[in-house]
Amino acid sequence: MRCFWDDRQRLHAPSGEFFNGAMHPAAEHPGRVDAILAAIGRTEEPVDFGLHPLLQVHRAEYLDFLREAYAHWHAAGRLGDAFPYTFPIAGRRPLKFSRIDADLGQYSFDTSTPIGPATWEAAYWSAQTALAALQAVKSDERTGFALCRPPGHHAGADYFGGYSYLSNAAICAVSAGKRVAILDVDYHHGNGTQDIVMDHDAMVFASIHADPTTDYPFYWGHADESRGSILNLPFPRGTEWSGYEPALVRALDWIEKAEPEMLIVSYGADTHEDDPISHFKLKTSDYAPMARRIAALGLPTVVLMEGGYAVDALGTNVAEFLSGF
Ligand code: SP5
Ligand code: ZN
Repeated sequence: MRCFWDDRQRLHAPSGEFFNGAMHPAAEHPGRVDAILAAIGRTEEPVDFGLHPLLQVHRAEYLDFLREAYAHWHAAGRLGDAFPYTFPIAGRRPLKFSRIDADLGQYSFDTSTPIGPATWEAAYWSAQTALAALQAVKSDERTGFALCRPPGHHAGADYFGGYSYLSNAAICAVSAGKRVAILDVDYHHGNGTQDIVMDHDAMVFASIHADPTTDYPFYWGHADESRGSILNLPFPRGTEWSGYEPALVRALDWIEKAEPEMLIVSYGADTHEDDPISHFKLKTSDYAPMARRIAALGLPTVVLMEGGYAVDALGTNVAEFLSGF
């Protein structure tokens, strides 16, 4: 399988994240990719598809903000990474501010997703890496893998959060130019992807994830958000392969009925039993069977990396998953 990666994705190196009332080391750090690269072997660099595909999904003002945010933060005399501290939960609407703090809050929903000096560059190349895998699948490959970092599935058309800044899956889906199904198997609900899918025809979204009544991102991912183009299958903490597999079969049946021409998989290895921030109990040996079930759809498939924070198991988990295609 052709695998894509760009070294500029390493440049995003958050100094930490804030949750439970304290700063913690960033779970989403560049060391993750060393583990994956060591396990998957040769990778190819993407070409630059430019801003156009990003603008098909994201608001221009949001992209301008992301590109300029760190410079504004720095110009305001702040040290370290840019963090929001206040959020417009009521009446969120596009407003013009002259304070970086107001912009940070209006474009984000958590305090785990800081913006550093190279966050834009890394997120940009993460999206380009996804587009390169799409290009490979559109031309001649059955399957392609994009080692995307930072991840994308929590980012919406005009917001970031959950370690995600650009919606790699939705950018691929729009650029595919055909009917696309997105299957999200990260531990966390792909709220950003879901929000974007609601605004686009020709995309459907199925997600298997931790019950948002107990787990991040809390405010999305509930079963009652399911509709024509959306299927949410939340599962309790402690879920093992015996509970996961029937959900996967259900999601794949649903996708088949939607008659897509292409599949995008948002793959998170944070469903693994050792993941430090997640609570499913999948084993390394479950990932190849998972991929074989997905591959049985017989669709051209782009696999995008999302989460996965158990660095010692991460490389093997990704390689096992890819081996099933
Ligand atoms: C792409 C992805 O997997 N994003 C996940 C973002 C989750 N952020 C949650 C931050 C709070 C983590 N709480 C951890 C408790 C550890 N005991
Ligand atoms: Zn996740």
